[in-house]
Amino acid sequence: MNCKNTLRILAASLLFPASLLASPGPETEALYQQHCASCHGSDRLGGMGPALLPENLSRLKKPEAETTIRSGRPATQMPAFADVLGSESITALADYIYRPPASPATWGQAEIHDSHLLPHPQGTLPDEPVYEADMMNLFLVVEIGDHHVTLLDGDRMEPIHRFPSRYALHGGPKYSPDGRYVYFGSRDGWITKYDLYNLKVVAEVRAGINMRNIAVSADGKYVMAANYLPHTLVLFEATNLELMDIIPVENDAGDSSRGSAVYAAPPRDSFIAALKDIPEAWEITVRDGEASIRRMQIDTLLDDFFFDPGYKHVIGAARDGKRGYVINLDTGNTVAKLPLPGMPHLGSGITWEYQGTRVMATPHFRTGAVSIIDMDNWEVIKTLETQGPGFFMRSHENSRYAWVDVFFGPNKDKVHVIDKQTLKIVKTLQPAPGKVAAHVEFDRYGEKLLLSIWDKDGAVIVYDADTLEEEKRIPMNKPSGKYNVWNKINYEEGTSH
Ligand code: DHE
Repeated sequence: MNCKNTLRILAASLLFPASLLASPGPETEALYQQHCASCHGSDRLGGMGPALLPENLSRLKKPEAETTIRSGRPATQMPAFADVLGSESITALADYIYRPPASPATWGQAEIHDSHLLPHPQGTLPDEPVYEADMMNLFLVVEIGDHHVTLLDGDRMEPIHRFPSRYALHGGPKYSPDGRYVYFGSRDGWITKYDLYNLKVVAEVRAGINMRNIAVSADGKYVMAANYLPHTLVLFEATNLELMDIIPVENDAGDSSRGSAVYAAPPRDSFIAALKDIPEAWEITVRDGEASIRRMQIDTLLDDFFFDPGYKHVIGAARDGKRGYVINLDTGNTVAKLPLPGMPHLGSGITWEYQGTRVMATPHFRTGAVSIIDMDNWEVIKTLETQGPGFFMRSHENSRYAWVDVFFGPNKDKVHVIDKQTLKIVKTLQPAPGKVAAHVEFDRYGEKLLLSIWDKDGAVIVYDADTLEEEKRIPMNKPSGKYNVWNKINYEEGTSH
């Protein structure tokens, strides 16, 4: 690590925001240390169990936390405390973990180094798969119900292996360019590198306390993580996940920001980062182990990025939830502002050829609509009405259909199928009444697809992509995203990158 990197890392350690300090009763603190610290860490930064800090708990309501303490979490190491602790103690503990810690938490060079695990350094495991399958047509299915991942043979549509993941994986796992390794990111900051040939975790490191996502560079040499907490982007070499650099996320004036997400931009040989709290987008290039940042100033806060196929433009959602900004990545200039009311979910956008032009489509978080945009002139050419706000959209170059869910509201169990040439909904499915049906991924050929039923008693459903007929259900525990190796490493136009 060079001197510049070391200075950055020191700066990042100091950067961590000092929160308003809470002073919980010493009894509650003692209860925490007695019952919780062994798994969640004496500093609440996590251990075998997840971190218990307000930022990490933002997705869990306090009454749900109380229920978890009282009843435990099935299929995890979290026991039930109802027989050990009284109701008041449980409430006090739940209260305690939603308060900022007494001393501000840090996650810098020392903590990252200490977290590094290397059970199988690169080159120490055989270079042949231990099973037979088309390695390009594998799927990984993330099961968030009990924090597992299933490896699925995409030819036979049969599970090959199921293994435990870190707590709360989020965002798409990223494959190495040859598809042999996959990198998972957890909300708690863990990056896990997994060898799909040998079915083993080969390296792990914790990049932050509250992480957003990870990206792998096009050449497969680097992994970058974006953190909410601390305000950093963290760069690792991809072979063994050794720390290379910690980049504080701050503007020239020294105002710091949460890192919102980081994306690989293959044709540019760079990473692009979205920042939560400062109106800039960053392009980060790594040369000879050194990261350099190009800052693009924008006149609003931009989040949730989508890229055109050539990575010449990034489209980001303005925080006001009404507009999409198109930024030319070469000049850094804003070239269009699209009317996209109802908070588009651009990260889930897809593109295809329509009447000789390339269009992109995005669902919206707050309105029942899919917007379809001409990417030549950046005009919205159609707003398709759906039965409620959606989360994920998917297709494949070889399929005439695009799929979009109705993730929110009373129709959350429905999925629309859109004809990409007529721009009309041609079928609405309701595969498991009452249960969210969302997130599709096609096989490498675009002939079959998988749809998740997001329930503890859930499934992935295999459909014929052409006839739209269901072929089978594979039971799973709240399956969320699914990721096909070929589609991902080839940046297929109908899937997320
Ligand atoms: Fe995600 C991807 C942000 C809530 C499931 N989500 C992403 C990505 C970002 C993001 C930036 C792209 C990262 C990548 O793949 O590298 N998600 C956000 C949010 O800001 C939001 C709205 C609030 C939050 O708390 O983070 C959010 N996301 C959720 C959920 O509630 C979901 C449904 C359940 C969960 O696991 O938390 C969810 N997000 C997903 C999934 C992907 C994802 C399955 C990957 C989609 C893909 O196909 O690539």
